[in-house]
Amino acid sequence: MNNKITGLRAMEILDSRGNPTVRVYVELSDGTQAVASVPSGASTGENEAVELRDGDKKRYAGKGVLKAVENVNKVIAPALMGMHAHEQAAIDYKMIEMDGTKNKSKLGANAILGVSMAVARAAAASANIPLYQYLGGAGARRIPVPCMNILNGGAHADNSVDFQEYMAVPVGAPNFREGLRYVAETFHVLKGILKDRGLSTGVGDEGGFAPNLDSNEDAIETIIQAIEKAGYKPGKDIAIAMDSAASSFSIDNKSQYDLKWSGAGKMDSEGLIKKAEEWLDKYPIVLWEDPLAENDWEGFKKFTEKLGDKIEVVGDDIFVTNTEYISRGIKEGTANSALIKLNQIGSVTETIEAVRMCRDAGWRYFISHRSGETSDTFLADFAVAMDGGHLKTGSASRSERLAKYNRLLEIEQELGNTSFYYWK
Ligand code: 2PG
Ligand code: MG
Repeated sequence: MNNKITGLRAMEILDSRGNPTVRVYVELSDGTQAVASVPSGASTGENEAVELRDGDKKRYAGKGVLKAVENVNKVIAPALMGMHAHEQAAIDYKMIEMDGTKNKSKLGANAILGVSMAVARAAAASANIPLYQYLGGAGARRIPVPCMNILNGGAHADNSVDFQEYMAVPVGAPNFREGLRYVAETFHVLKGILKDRGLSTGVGDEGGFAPNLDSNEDAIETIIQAIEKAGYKPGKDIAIAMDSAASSFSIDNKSQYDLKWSGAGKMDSEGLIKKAEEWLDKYPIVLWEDPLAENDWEGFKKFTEKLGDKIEVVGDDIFVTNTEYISRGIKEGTANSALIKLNQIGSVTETIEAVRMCRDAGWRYFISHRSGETSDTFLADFAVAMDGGHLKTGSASRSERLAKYNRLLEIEQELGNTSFYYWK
């Protein structure tokens, strides 16, 4: 195959928060060129692969990525020259070996992932097939349900809401295009409701509104009101998903929590689980991510024992897309789903392995963007390729979020009536 890597270089660009990130360019022997840009999180798990940052306070408050860029240009590029772009696993493992650390702290997960994504994209382009088909094969025809994060709180917004993300999930839509419409319309109606209440309609990092609501319950009830006002039935047409990102309001990062919302205050894992049970009785919640903190394995397990047969319980910070932690979770019954973020583990191949582990265990997996993104649409193709059934990539505002939704619209149109869509 005429797809040998003949050129590989990186540069520093800015992400959606205006922070530096890595962009990688690949060139192949047949003249194919491909580009990929790496996302970056804010509410990161302790055990995530390391985003290499320069630490030079004179540039971008230490957040520059020139070292990672240099690692691509001077260390990774010479080692990968001449390898075939379709040898994804061999290329990824070569970089992992060259790095030699457990968390990619030497070369940087941002350097390695940038190369990994660009190589996959180049291999697909060289074979003249779409990226989702290259990574997922002929069976990759399911378009994910868009879990749209319409209300932001926690570390993604400067407001009084504890939980980080409230998502509208178009479970009853007939296809992706309609599903996207359902939740985008709800987003617009929500804006009007907030305005009428004299609340802010400014948006958070992922494009959802970030008002100072009275409580987390107020957040859910306001969303339900928006769903109804938009003409949809809560639970039937549009359900609700949440990411508590509970590590961000845990006092001991284990089992003690301090919530800002009125009347809640301090509580332990048991208290949070009790609250969650009450909420599940009252509200059409179908998925709950990080209901407890990343080191609260016990609490997570209790939560899953109590509520796991009713909803998808997703581990994000606790598993960090790492098969070491996911396998522990499977053994201990910690959750029934894992969040999947490419840059948490730092290569395409390892991300696919995390997905495979979930599938083998009968778990679900929830493909996700990061709060710091670029206009790169790799995630959209990746979600279709992995047959995940649902994804989260922000709200109906901010172009870096819409870029992924628009790419999914394109894929659905391209697949025509061979595509399918459903919530399970
Ligand atoms: C999360 C993510 C994405 P961040 O917690 O799930 O929504 O946020 O990228 O800041 O970790
Ligand atoms: Mg999360």
